[in-house]
Amino acid sequence: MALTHQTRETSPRNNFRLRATTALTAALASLQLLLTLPAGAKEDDSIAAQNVYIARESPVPGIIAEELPLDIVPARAVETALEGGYTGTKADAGEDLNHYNIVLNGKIDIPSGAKPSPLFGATPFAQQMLRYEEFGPVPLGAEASVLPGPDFPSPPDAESGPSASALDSFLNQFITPSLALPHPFPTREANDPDNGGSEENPWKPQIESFLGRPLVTPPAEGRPPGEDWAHQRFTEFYPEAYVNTFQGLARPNGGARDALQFHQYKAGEWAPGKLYHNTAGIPETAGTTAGIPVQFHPDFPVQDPLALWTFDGTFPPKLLSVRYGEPILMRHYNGLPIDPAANFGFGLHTLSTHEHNGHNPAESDGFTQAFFFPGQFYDYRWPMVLAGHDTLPAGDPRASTPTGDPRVGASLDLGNRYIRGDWHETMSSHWFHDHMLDFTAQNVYKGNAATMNYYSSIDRGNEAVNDDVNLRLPSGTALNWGNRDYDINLTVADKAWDEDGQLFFNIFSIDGFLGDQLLANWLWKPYLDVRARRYRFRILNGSVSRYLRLALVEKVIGSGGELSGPPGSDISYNRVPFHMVANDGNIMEHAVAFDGGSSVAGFENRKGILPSQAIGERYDIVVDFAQFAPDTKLYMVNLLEHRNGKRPKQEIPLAEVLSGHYHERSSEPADQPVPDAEGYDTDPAVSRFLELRVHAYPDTDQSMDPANFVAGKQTMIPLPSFTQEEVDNAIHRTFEFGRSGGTDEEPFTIKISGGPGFSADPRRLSASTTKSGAEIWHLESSSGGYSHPIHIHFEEGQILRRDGKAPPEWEKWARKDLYRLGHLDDSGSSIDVILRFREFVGSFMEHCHNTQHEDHAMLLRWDIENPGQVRVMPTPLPTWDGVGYVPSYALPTFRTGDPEGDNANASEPLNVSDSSGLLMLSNGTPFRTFLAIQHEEHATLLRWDSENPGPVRLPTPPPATGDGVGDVPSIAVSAAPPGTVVEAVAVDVPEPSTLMMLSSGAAFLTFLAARRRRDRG
Ligand SMILES: [Cu+2]
Repeated sequence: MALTHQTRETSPRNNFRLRATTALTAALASLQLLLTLPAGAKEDDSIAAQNVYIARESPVPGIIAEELPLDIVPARAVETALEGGYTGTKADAGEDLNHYNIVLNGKIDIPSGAKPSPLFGATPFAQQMLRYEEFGPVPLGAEASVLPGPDFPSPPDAESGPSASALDSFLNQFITPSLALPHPFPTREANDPDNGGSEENPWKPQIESFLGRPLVTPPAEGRPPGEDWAHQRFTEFYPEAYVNTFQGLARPNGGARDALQFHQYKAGEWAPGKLYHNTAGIPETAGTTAGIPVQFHPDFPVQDPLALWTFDGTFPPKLLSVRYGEPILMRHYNGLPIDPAANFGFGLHTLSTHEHNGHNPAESDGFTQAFFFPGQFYDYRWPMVLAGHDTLPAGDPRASTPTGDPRVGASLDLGNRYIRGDWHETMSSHWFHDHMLDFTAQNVYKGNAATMNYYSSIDRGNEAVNDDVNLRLPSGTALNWGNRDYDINLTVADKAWDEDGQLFFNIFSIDGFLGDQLLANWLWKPYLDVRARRYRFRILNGSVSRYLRLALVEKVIGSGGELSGPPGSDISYNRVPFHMVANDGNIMEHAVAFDGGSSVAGFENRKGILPSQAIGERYDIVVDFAQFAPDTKLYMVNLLEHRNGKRPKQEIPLAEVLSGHYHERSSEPADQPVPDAEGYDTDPAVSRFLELRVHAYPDTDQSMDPANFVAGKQTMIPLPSFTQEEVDNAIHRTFEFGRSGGTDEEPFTIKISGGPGFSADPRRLSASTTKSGAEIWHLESSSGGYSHPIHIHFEEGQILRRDGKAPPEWEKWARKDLYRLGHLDDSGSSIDVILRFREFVGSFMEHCHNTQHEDHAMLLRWDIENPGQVRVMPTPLPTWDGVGYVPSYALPTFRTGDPEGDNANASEPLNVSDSSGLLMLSNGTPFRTFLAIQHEEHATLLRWDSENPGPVRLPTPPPATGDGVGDVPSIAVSAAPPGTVVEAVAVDVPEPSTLMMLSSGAAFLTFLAARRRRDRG
């Protein structure tokens, strides 16, 4: 806390001016000290020796390099989120009293360390599946029109949330009129009263009462303040659309968003009398979501307000429909209890929202330590641009977006508007979810997950538009774009509940948490009505630790099907083929038929069975129900068995699941095992979980036939290409996911470029890319007993090879953001991925998406920097009083990647020069200020370019340091032309551990050490 207060009492720029000289001198001194330490030391001697602190001018006064302790400890800021007493976490939960000890009995540890979930006599496939409810963006009005509106309603006490009626009326001000005039109006920099903002956290009195101390101007917005976390290119990508929501305690839906649905329950299959008009299949929910409780099944108890925290606090789960070229601002309020212990045993009340895997600037990416507190909001601004925006002008008809109004009743407009960027980078099926440091698993499990459909002219959600650009994926035709009649968002996730039916999570299950019941869109074994036509399913694995393999089968009355049902049941099943059309939200180059018809690279496209789907992976499939008579029933079935949360165990043959043979000790229904007093023998989530009921389709299916887009036929979205030169020049980085150096509490670690295993620390910068280059990242696994699905934020990658081999067809044609390391035939121990970074900068993450592994430290920070950037982004440190910053520290390899020789094609730094002379700009101006850290025999110089300043702010005037402080060797650099971006320059200097400092009126430089392999040449 003191840190934050300290940052508030001084003026950044004046302070810097006064202190610059001494600061830099002192920084040099401490760096020199630091650099003398590792001389001759072994690589792994200490973490401190592995870190080279990068001198930087901090935007925060008082926190500069000289004050960094050499043995800097991780600064994980969760403590600030737990202020106030009991925490509801392991810290004060005592022993793991929930542990059911079933592991010792040789049974399956599902649910993880807990008793089986009671089913209250409920019948499977008797409740209607909820379709996702749209947030419904509205146009953002003009700031000049804003009248001060009601504040975010406050709670009566620290243990509860605002009243349902107050929340609904708060939402309603952004629904009618259908133009949003949020108050306070969104700003480029965070709305922080200490930093030019106007508004305080409206819950201040309640928070002060709970904490027992006054708050120091607590900001209304939880986004870190100032320039570093300002919305990048805010004017250029100014938000046109607006959504207001809050994370709230479970409550009945008030129907506040009925009028915001594009269809408004009036069009297509959403119209009265049609398939999806009634949201829950009961008389009260015709044309509305009002009255829908937060409940997994009508026979189960309604969830306690503290057991689930969802968007709006309601069911159905929420969907954000957006289109390219229309930047959107989502104001996310935190409506959770002030008391962190008011959490029903799991979940933390601070949030950071990650739009997985948007091409979004870092300040809107949900960085794990940029979290916000109850009562605050965080404005996430998603530009909705195609990657390649900065280099590819508009003009290709495939780089375009629908022009019409998507809402029902709008005039017919099926036009397209060309946009900048690479159409090969078009994305489709996204989701966003919490990314709170150490608490992602609990918070996502508890309800912080929403889906997001990106619409484009290629994937416009209107199957009738036949303009040679639209792929005409199954959707509907009633609205200009964004039809969802035949386009189903389907989230599959395992859950568990206690004997009272309330959602349960075992916070001690560090290896991974498994539920025993597999839910579809948060409901236990629902059914979904479908028409006899083609459908698209956007399937998301929303689990904490569970991998899936899903199959689709048709139920046959009698024994005529290819697979037998339970003995004596007079039921059999046929597998149902389908096509995968998108992988991780990216429409593939070719559709892949899962019909058993081909085998590529040793992988069979098995009929009716999807490959492994790890946590967070999305598979879009197209199924044609036209082949089935009305009243046919089909089922989605999970085949992948877990025995614990560490990794999936094995696939259970479909025949064994359907016949009931797998769940040997089951009673009816055959695929629902009945536990005995010691728990389950088999994995109860290996079962049918969704029934599909076919209805006649009276109209004409105008959607595309994916069979026309398989390999050898037409393409959908060809992969973005990389030139050989890009590949040859790519920086290589190696990330090894394992347990080396881990602790009991933080067992999972990541080794970067051959260094020691590190636990997550948001301050540690493991890698910095520039927003122009291609890089090849080598993902490796070294923990044999675990599987790790690795997620890289921001950029889609292409898998070059897995375990040295080409990936199977469904990954060969795909761009990915999740890479499965670990067990099973379609995972591996080594995956090479090529990526390209563009348009935005800032701090991003890479981590295991088994979110329990992630929360127990298998996460790292990497940054995108402006080319030539010298300064390292500081690390935000949020508190109830506002967000301060602490300096970051960087690994020696952070800008260079793997030491030379570690990987084939390791790139050499460019433009090596070792001639003598002073450092010069190419226009002849000598650099007169820079800080150089010379390490061993080699160094890499990165120059900040004055023509392309990006977010780097130089002190003005520059620090008046004397020339020649320290030992100045003779170095020359072949500089780039003025105004161009400067590349990394390798410099050979004669003396190791030399520090240099020169001064200039124009630039401030950092000369970075690049540790080179000692066995090099
Ligand atoms: Cu993992």
